[in-house]
Amino acid sequence: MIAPSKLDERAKTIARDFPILAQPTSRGKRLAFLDSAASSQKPQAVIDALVHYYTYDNANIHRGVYELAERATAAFEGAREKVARFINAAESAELIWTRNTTESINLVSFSWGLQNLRPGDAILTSQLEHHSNLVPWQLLAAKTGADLRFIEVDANGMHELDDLDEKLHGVKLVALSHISNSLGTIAPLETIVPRAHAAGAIVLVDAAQSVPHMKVDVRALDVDFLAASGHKMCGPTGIGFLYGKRALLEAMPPFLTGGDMIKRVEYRETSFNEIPWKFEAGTSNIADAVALGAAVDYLETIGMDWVHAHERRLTAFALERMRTLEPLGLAIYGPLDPKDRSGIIAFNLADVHAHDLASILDTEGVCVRAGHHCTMPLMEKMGWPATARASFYLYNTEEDVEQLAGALHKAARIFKLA
Ligand code: C6P
Repeated sequence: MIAPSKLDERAKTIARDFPILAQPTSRGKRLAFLDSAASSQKPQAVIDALVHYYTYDNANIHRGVYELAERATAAFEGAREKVARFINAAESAELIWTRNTTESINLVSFSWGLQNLRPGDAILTSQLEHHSNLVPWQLLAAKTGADLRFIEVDANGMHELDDLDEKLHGVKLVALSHISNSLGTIAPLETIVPRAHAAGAIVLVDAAQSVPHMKVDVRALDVDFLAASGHKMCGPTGIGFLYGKRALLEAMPPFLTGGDMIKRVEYRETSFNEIPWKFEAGTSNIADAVALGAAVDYLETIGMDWVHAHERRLTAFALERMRTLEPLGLAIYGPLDPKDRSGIIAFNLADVHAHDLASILDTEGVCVRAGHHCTMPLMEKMGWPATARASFYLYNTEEDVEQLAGALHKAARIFKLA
């Protein structure tokens, strides 16, 4: 157990690795960046890796026999190995580069889904899902005649599992977010995954909000597919990945076709490359993959257990500070038990629209997201037109939380709630 002050001290040191955090806002305020669930900031080491790649190693991969091309290929495939190790995949061939979580999920939907689902089958997801883990399944269900079912959530965003076995009847695919981007709920995967497998379903996990923040072990979780985005884990935008178990990936048809994903092409026929390249048509996002490898190095140097412990403690501290505003009308959403939630806090202030609230927080240098957070059905179910959302990462400190609390008090004064 690390002492609270030690966690915050280290976070202050870590924040210095992120040059963007040192700049004041145009109003001269200190920047309190509390929107890492949307996209994280990048440490200098990742920015340097990008510049280094373009300065010294840039060439197309898997094609050239010259030294530079070999160096680029080695950097690209080396990054794949780093990310595969980071999530404890059995082998790097099970790690496919994509643009982001959204593309990873669409890959599974188009490739595995169209090949495997028939009328009478079912897909099970939850009421918490980001549109990226909902719309692909709506379209797949419409195309294949499969049924789309939902694990319901209660008023605090907790999964209701009493009727899980009943709901799993006939299900071929369970698709769940590990951590809800709207409410921070951590899905009880240790309960759901074995029961899904026992019912004959495979499991896809949308790990966009978990892989950046905690140790995620695909083999310990025994998930079949896992999707994540580089830009939420200190890496660049435009690079993400899909993990899949070898046997599943090998049996799936390609999603996109063209160069690099082929073994042999004739005028009327093509045989496909091995995994992972079978799913990587065209020139890949080489530089950003390499920089994501640097982001993984950076996170591993700090330690994912440390990241998780720090965020847990900072979230508990933020909840404590924010609760002092409850008498002024601050409503905080999401799981009540801290062990069920991550570093995401959704809230509203009385009947102030979340966008107005976020704009006032911005005048104090506090960056939070406001809106439906790409979970429109969840907002409608809960009866919230929108929420504001603060989300924490390894570089956030108690000072950021105090700045948020101060800005909320200012908003309460402006709206005559205090
Ligand atoms: N959530 C947020 O502010 P992409 O855009 O493909 O990198 O990630 C999509 C995605 C999928 N699942 C979950 C759980 C997510 O949180 C996100 C992205 C951001 O909450 C942007 S909408």
